[in-house]
Amino acid sequence: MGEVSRGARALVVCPDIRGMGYDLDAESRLEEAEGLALAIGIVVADSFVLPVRDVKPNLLFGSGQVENIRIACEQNEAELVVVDGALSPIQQRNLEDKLARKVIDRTGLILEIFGERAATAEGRLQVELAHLDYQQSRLVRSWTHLERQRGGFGFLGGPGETQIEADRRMIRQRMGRLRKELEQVRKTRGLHRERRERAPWPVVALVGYTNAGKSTLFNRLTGAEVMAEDLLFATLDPTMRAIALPGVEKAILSDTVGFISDLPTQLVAAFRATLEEVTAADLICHVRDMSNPSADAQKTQVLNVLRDLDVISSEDGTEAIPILEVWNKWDLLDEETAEELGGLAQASDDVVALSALSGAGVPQFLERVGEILTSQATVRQFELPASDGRRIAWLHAHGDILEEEALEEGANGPMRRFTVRLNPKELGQFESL
Ligand SMILES: Nc1nc2c(ncn2[C@@H]2O[C@H](COP(=O)(O)OP(=O)(O)OP(=O)(O)O)[C@@H](O)[C@H]2O)c(=O)[nH]1
Ligand SMILES: [Mg+2]
Repeated sequence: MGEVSRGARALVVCPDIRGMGYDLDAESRLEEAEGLALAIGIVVADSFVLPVRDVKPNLLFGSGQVENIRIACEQNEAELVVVDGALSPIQQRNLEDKLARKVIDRTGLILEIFGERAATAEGRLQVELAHLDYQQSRLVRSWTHLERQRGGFGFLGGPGETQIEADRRMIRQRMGRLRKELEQVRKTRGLHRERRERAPWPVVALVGYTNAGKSTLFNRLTGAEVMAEDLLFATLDPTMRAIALPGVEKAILSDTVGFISDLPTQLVAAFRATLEEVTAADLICHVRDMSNPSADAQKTQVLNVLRDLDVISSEDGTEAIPILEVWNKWDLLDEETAEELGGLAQASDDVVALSALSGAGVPQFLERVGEILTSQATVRQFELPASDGRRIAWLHAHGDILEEEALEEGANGPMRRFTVRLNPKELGQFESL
């Protein structure tokens, strides 16, 4: 998408606006913002939190603060300022004028990362759509900017610039086309999913905050080589592989995009589509970085997203899909914390502690996943030739048949469709009949 100035020296500024009700404390947010900047190769020259009592509509910060930012830029030879918050187009432009430097806000930064990481056709379409949406919102209020070629997207060039030169109508047209393309891609994916839903294998989804260790665990369990790095949003596109589990011959493990607090609205839709996969899972493993001081706040964020996806009922908190908490990065905990948390993990059926990096605790984790899946019956559909007496008799004997219907005549004569409730073990047995 944009051309990121990799290696650009930047000042990261985290506004702490009074009364905003942030999910994370200012220091954790600052650290996260640094992580985001690092994720696209920006060099963080310095970073600090700035308390904001009253938001200045034209500048966000007070003018004294802006002057301090300017001085800090000079001292640190920073050519870019990252503001970890949402800037209005006017605020962004005024700050750029006053600081004589490029300024990028949190949305711009996250869009950049997504633009760089999206690998699948769908991911790329979603990110471009989000990008255009963001640009469009800038265009509306800084129209005169166009003549100055300032570009609505901060310091980023690339295809964005040609969009800026175009008029709003062109952006709208492009967005319309992208939506159509997306719909097409989604339809295809929907078909894939339907096929998978009917497949007899249970699906286990790894979800969690960005950098929690999902891909590391995924790689350990599948032998895959999904990118797992100390980077925010290392994974954007969901990946799936088959694994074997105690008592479950075969299950599908899926790795997903990480969550982050205050996700820009433009990206919520993109996330949602990717996470639809999660709603089709039989078990959700919520991977948590227990060594992170914000671990609890991160958990709240993740649960909020799961609530949005209707995986957890927002009314009574019941889970539509069972959730197993994976307390990861155990190797990083000091002895005292490990002991304290270890006790809690032991006492709960819904928690396992492990280190995806060292592998400690992983066999116990698999054991538990196997147990949950085998104790859990799922509804599947099978289409069988009416002449297949053996398998039909087996279904009647072992399964809980919810529906049985006659289908149109197939190549092998009349067919019947069975909607059956089976546990994964029975599914495996049925498959090997
Ligand atoms: N010490 C330690 N590091 C871990 C462990 N698990 C993962 N990591 C490290 O944490 C970093 C992030 O791991 P990933 O597996 O990429 O995390 P992720 O959840 O997939 O992150 P996103 O794809 O960005 O959402 C990497 O540097 C891993 O090596 C662990 O158990 N112990
Ligand atoms: Mg990952």
